[in-house]
Amino acid sequence: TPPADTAARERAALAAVARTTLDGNWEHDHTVPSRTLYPHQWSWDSAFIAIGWAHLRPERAWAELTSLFDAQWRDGRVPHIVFNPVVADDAYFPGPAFWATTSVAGTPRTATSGLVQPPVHALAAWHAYRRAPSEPARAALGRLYPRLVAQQHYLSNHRDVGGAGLASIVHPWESGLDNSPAWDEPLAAVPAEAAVLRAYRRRDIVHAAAAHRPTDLDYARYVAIVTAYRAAGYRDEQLADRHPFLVECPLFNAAMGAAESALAHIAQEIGADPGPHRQRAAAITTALVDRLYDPTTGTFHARDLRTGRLTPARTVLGLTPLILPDLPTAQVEAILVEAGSPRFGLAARMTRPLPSHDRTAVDFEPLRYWRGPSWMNINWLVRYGLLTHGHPRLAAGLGASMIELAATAGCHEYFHPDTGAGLGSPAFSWTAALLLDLLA
Ligand code: 9YW
Repeated sequence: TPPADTAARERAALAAVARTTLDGNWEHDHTVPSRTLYPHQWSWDSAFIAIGWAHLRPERAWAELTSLFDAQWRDGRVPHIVFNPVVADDAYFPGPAFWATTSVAGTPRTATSGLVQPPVHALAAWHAYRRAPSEPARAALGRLYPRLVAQQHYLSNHRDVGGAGLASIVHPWESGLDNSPAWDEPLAAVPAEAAVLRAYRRRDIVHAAAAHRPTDLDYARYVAIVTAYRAAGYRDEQLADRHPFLVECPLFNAAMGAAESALAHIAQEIGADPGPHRQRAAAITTALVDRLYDPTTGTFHARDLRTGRLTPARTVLGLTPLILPDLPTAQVEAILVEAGSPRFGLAARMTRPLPSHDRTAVDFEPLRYWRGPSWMNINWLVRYGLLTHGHPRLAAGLGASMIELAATAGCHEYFHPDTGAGLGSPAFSWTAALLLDLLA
């Protein structure tokens, strides 16, 4: 057989694995990230997952996003977890009883968490629509539009704690990169001595190796921060005076800016005014460069609002502002230098996708979750940014390394950044979804 046929057959086989994975995780109106570890609906997972469904069954892409936004709070926040009421409370920690959101005013009847995740939904909705445009898809996009606008409104009006036009995250879980070294400094300042903060059973380490997950001390602090936010009724007034964790994250804010650019496209498509979205995209990009770019390191960092300082870690978060179409050339070039350095290894021919943390750092941990392993969603975003800024050869190199990884290890949650071995859940939805997008 000619090599071209073999390659085509391998791609088809891989797409079939991805399809089976997504199908197996579909749950009436949403897709669970993983049957074992994450048996509910997660916010930014659903955005990435919708991109995959657009290739297979577009109606599910819109059901996925719609069911998530059905749980939007009255203030516009889109909760990071929407709990499936038929799943037992202790199937995941922290479950619905811990969050206790249903007694809070302005929340949906369904139990949710009180936190948010990176707002990648408008970008995903626009991407999914372009992959499979149709009249029903346009109608679904039109119904989502005001909800996506309300999500942005929440972030820019309730979460601009620093007052400079960026949103703050109030918990490491809101970044989506829970135990990234970017949070080590601000997290170390969170008191976690109280015995009550250890009085729970983690469920994650029943399904995944403890050495591949955040530590018990991390979890005690995660619980402490939620406890503080919950005690204040998940309100955002006066956060600066009382909340133990307040950080401006480069990815979260890049997503918020890219959302405005995507909303401009969506607005145009459905006959609304794109102008205000374009202006807000430009303003967020300017604020991101002013606040989070460090000219001495040449990369983006997180800003800890408690100390006012940028946190020193050079993580993959620093590369993600590339998804902003208005990012100035100087910062695009700086990101290319950082990404192409031995810290991350981006090249037109590369063996492994980008790790989640600087490979040369002393605290690089190739097995531990967001402290080293490679993740498909972050690599997909950086690849998207490379295409946005006209670097198709680098995007192709990165894409090929991502496909190769899944071809060897399967649709795992994350991967060893050197050996490529699969880690965490073996049937993970966003890995499958984004793989389908790469293979299309
Ligand atoms: C947890 C579901 C979520 C992702 C996050 C990831 C993890 C939850 O799983 O958080 O219990 O640790 O860090 O990005 O959305 O896949």
